[in-house]
Amino acid sequence: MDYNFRDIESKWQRKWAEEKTYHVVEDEKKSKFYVLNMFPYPSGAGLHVGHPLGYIASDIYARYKRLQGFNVLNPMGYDAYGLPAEQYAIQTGQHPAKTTEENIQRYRRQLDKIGFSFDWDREVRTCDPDYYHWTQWAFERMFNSYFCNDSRKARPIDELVKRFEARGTEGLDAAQSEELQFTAEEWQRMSEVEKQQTLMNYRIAYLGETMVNWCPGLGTVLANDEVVDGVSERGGYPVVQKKMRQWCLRTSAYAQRLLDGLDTIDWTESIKETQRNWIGRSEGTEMEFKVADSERHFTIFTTRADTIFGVTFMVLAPESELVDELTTPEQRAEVDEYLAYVKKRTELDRMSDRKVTGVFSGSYAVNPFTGDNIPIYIAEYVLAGYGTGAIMAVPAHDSRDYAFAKHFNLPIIPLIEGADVSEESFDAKEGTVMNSPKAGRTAFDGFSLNGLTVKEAIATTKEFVKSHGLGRVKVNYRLRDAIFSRQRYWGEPFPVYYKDGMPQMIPEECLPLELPDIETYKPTETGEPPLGRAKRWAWDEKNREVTETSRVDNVSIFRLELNTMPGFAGSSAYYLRYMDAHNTTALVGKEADDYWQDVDLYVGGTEHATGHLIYSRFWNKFLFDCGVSCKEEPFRKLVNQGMIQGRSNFVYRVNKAADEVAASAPVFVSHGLKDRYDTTPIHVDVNIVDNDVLDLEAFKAWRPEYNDAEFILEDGKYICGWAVEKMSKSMFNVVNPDRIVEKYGADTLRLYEMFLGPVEASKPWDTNGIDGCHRFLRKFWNLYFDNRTGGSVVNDEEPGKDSLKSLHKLIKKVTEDIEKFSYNTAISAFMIAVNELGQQKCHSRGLLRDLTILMAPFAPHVAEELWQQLGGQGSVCDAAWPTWNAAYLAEDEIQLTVSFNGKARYQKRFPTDASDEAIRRSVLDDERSLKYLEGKRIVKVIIVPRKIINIVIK
Ligand code: ANZ
Repeated sequence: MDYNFRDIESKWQRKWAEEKTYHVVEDEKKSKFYVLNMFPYPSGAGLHVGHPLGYIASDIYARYKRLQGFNVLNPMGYDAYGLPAEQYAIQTGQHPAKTTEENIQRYRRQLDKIGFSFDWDREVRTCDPDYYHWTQWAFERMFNSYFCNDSRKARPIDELVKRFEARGTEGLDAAQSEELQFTAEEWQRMSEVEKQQTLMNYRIAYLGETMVNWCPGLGTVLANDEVVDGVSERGGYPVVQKKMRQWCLRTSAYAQRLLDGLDTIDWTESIKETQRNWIGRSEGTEMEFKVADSERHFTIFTTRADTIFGVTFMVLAPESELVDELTTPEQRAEVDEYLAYVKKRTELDRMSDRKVTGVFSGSYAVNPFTGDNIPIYIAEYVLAGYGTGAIMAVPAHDSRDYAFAKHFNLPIIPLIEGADVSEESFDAKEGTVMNSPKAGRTAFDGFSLNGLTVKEAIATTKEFVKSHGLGRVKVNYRLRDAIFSRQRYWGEPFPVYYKDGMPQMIPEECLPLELPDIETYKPTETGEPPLGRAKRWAWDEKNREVTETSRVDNVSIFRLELNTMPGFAGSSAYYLRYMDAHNTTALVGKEADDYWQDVDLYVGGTEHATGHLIYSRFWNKFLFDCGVSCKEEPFRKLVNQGMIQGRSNFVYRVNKAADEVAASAPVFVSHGLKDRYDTTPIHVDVNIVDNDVLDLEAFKAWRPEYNDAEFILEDGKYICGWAVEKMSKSMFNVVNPDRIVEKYGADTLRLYEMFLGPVEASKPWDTNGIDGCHRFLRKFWNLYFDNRTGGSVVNDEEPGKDSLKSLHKLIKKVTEDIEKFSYNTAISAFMIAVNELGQQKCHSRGLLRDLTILMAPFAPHVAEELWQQLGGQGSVCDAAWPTWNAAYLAEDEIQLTVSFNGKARYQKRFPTDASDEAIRRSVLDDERSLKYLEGKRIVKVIIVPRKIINIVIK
């Protein structure tokens, strides 16, 4: 039988589907193992060879675990909501559901060709109402919860209401948008709407006024990375900072738990560090400053309370409510002009720009320690959303304050004895002895920091501030609440309607609230989100159903929310849904959750380090608090696959003067000759280049403007230039896995993707090695079949000692390497073993059975076929992973290097148990030694056990 991979692969793919080989059900008799891939967004471009890298890596692990006897869950689905489908809909008028469906079908066809062990019965799609039912449900749960800081968990909002009724806010420690204080009587006196507004301050899903990047031209809020130099990246429309009422999730309440959880999971240090920085815990002090000649006070946040004697000015964030109050009439015009400038700047610009800007408010603050008056400035480098949005500025010890002081000619007071205050001297933090020159003038007798280290000085000041009622110790986190509204169509609708301006949740039993159809996908003329166009988008409270928008009467029929949820909504709990994908009464049933618990291995890209991996951890912690998810951390181990980069090709177009361009045909010069001309490199489709040689006819046919192209060749060929770049459609370097599968088979593709290098490393796609992997599979096949006659060569003889050693060495290596995700080295070991077994002419059935099982995770189709040919029972997937026997591994020979006067001359093998005397005799008798010994005297023979034998001669 020939290695006919096309027949073999299609046969097994069909059988696996028919026999539901990869369908998995809970089985108490077996231990569970949950393998998960970050599910794909089904883009219009389909899969390229970079996409399956992680899927293959996790599939190998999933198959390996199954062979070890685990009950393995390995599901797949689609992150199906998103912007590209919506943009396409705006351009073409096609419903995004239609393009999404087509793209999913295409993805599925491509995935099926690669032979994954996915349980497709558990597929989820985020745009499917049966799925987003549970996204909406979780949102409602968040709306109906608050975060209790005492118990550090989410609690039902009803408990908070009861508490307010009994005691108001007295003794309450809850996560909140702003600090509120009221008594039980004040609560009772509030109107229903006021009560709702108050509760909004505590809800985990809440409507909040937040600053957003608003782009009027596109009619939507943009993310920071979609804004460049104050205009939208797409279209170049102006973007302004605008306060908008948006749905937010109180992720900040979970900051400490998100931080603590990192210590309990097996992720790379680099991703954990990225998350720690993103969460940004900072311990500092909040201090009260009085405004001079006024009763007003304001609070600043500082991590360096010890530098209070070096404060020479104060700074307010431009958005601070104090700005208006503290601006004096004389400064008003200048301040207004400055505020208009800041409005155009995104937070990202403000943080990354080193440009110094700001304006004096006209007011002064009083330093609580010295009584000095210090000017209050307004400047964009202080951000509204962090700390209190106000700072005390210490130019001698903070680089931004320093730059500001220099620019506005403000005093700089050094606090470290003999410190040279300049732009380079800001890192003197640890262990430095302080000298507070103004200590003598302090309003507090005897308070001095002189002689202390920075650490001691911070602690002393903090303590002092606390005990004298000047402020309090405060932990801040950089992590912000997540903005959860998008002015888009193709996303989950919020299960929300508005009554008296306050949001109401659709009753849980009425979920899901389905996305309505609309005719065009743009914002409305009045700037409402696309759902403002929906004809049926109102809630009939009495009949508990969606009805015509025109029937809204605000008595029993109300408007539904027009925003939709963002991309991360649907991807935040999908791993739980896979556990119980068809449950109609819960996101996940208790039984399924108890069995599968959490993801044992999660594979995906590092680009999700601060987005998805923070949001889903937050979401899961919330569900854990609600008793829905039984594990606090959803992903136990995380492996980040590297990127497969493209190898791009270039042609070099000879530049011509403007008047020549229209008239004559384009000329392209081959790479080796290009320096003789003035040229422009142009990306060319790698599919019409073979080993860097351009297919001239295909090139001419590629683009109409190249139909009559002319070429300057070298050695009769056009050689293209090349570079390693991101694999992308725009670089024309995309390789479609379908082509590789067609030419070499899926098993070769799988092996090759893993053979390219360590899973975590980024590496260029270079097809040159594919033949090698394909030849290896043929060699492997030839251990079972005669490559000339095609007949089986398998026999029932006992394998020889050397063959057993080859096999057991391989079992050990492959097992250990799979455990470390070092698949490339496992495959190398396979290549060596197959060569050895070939040379040994080993065709023993028993040995080949084990070899087939070892191959099954990597090349499942060929393994399944050979398993059947060997007479194996059922699918090779259900065989038992072989274990190695140490007895077979023992080396019976060792190799020593023979040296003369320290120079290595040759190598020789000896039995492992050879005595030193036997080695000595054998070396001295060896004919290769004779020429070195001739006419010389042996002074000494030194034997380093298992390594070297050195003969000293004279
Ligand atoms: C005085 C001081 C002296 C400061 C000194 C630093 C060094 P982290 O560690 O990131 O929490 N700050 C406070 N709120 C700010 C805001 N809204 N926008 C910009 N800067 C702000 O940093 C806290 C420090 O950053 C605070 O401590 C404050 O400056 C500044 F030698 O106060 B510091």
